[in-house]
Amino acid sequence: MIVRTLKDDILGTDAEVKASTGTWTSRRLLLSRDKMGFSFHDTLIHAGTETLIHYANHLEAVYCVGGEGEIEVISTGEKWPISDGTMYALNGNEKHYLRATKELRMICVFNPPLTGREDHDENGIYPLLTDEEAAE
Ligand code: 9YT
Repeated sequence: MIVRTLKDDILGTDAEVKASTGTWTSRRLLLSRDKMGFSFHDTLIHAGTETLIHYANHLEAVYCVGGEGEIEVISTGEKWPISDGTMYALNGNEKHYLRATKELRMICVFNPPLTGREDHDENGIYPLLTDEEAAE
């Protein structure tokens, strides 16, 4: 069994990842090496930011537990407001903008799991890495 706390096990460690864009901070509670088949994150999307995201190699489900913002799917222009209790699942690898008006706290699950330090490239994509490749 795995038991971790944000305060004691994640904050200030390698599992706390700040985006190079400065728009989000991801606290990664479960990663590929934990062998759960998914990774599990508690992410902050900082107030007043817009992030371009395209999980071309991953499926992601997101559950908002605080804050306010919106998601916009780029191909269709569809927008949905996000607040405490909103869930979205990117089951079609949708390229999107994520905007926060008040800091969003989002619980995220990735399949396949992230290995650790992934950050978006200029197109909003995370690479598909094995633990071995991530360690190189
Ligand atoms: C909700 C979302 O996509 N936030 C960006 C960061 C990402 N979820 C992560 O790596 O935790």
